[in-house]
Amino acid sequence: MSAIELSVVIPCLNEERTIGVCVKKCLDVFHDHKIQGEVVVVDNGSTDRSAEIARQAKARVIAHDIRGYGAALMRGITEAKGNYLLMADADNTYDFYDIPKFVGLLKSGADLVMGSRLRGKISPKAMPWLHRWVGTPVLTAILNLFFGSKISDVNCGMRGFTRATITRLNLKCRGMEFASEMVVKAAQRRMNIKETPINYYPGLPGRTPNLHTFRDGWRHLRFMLMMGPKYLFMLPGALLFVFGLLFSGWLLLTERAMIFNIPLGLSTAIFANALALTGLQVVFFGVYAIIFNTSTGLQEEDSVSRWAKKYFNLEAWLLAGSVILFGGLISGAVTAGLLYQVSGHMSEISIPVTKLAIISIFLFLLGIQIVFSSFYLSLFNLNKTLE
Ligand SMILES: Nc1nc2c(ncn2[C@@H]2O[C@H](COP(=O)(O)OP(=O)(O)OP(=O)(O)O)[C@@H](O)[C@H]2O)c(=O)[nH]1
Ligand SMILES: [Mg+2]
Repeated sequence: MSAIELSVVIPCLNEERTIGVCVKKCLDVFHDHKIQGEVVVVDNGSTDRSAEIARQAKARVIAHDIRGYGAALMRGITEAKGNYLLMADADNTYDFYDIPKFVGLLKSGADLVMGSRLRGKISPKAMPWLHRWVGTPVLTAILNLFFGSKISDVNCGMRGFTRATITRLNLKCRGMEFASEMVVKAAQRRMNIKETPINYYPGLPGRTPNLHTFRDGWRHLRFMLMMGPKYLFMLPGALLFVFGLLFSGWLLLTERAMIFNIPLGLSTAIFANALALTGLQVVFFGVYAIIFNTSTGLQEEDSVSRWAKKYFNLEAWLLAGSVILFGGLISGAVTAGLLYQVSGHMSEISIPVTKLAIISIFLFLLGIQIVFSSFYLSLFNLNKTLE
């Protein structure tokens, strides 16, 4: 067991005006609460006196060249010696006197303790209106909905966790998606996530914010969308596919299809087929995302990735796709022949021929989609082939 109980990791990029006081507050807390602690400042290529000031304040300073909030934090976490870890920013916007609350919850068995600015006190001007009332609550609601967590401030940068937690999470993001990655993965792994209200203060006047509201909000959202492919893409895609298929089948087989007394013509069947094809494309996208995520360590192996690795067989899928594709081509040729017979006489084009045309186009597109999607899936196994 390490003699150091708690490591406070502070990523720092040009924060010479505040880093000193942040380190001092941590050391005061260690002293007052008898915590065996260390402060690890990761200097992320600062061009000001941040590193020197942090060192003078008695922090352990680590220089890290790779830019990015996540990269800096991960380096600090790797170098830290404590069994409990706490991360917070160097701009003195979080209150380091809140540290004991985090340690208490970790000691009582939490895997991850999230600070919550929204449940605590946010000083005036500390958080732009758009972040306070739109960005953070919306991103938090999406996270809770997609991943079943129950937190109130996904973007909070003050968090505590155990060393076992961070090892298990195997975090990969170098940018500020790191913050979302940590909560998403902890929720996916059903970890014990606790929350504690904290106070949030404004940065010093004149500080250039690193955060860009729309660009960075979108980056977090994009990341969350990519992390839940099974429920976000595969399930809705499969529902769309089945619905489109059944709807179009019903329209094609029924003489005079009606819903709520509205007669539905064959053009509706074309829309229904388009829905089915869109659904299938979304299912394939979900499978790509899962395989990509598991191969890069963003996601643990799940039933889909295991199935794909074990049973996906390019040749079988190519054969199935080709059979469907040629079925479409042949019925398309028959349709063309039938149409040729009545060429020039639009009024003689019968409903069965139109139905055949719709089915041919659908089969052709379905076959094409299966063939190319299977090829694309097989690309993920290319590394194995090249070895
Ligand atoms: N954004 C960013 N922050 C870094 C980087 N390296 C270290 N940091 C530090 O990470 C912490 C968080 O950055 P902040 O700019 O405070 O991010 P924020 O709190 O989300 O946003 P604002 O305070 O509103 O700008 C600060 O202590 C930065 O100095 C980096 O490459 N990018
Ligand atoms: Mg900040």
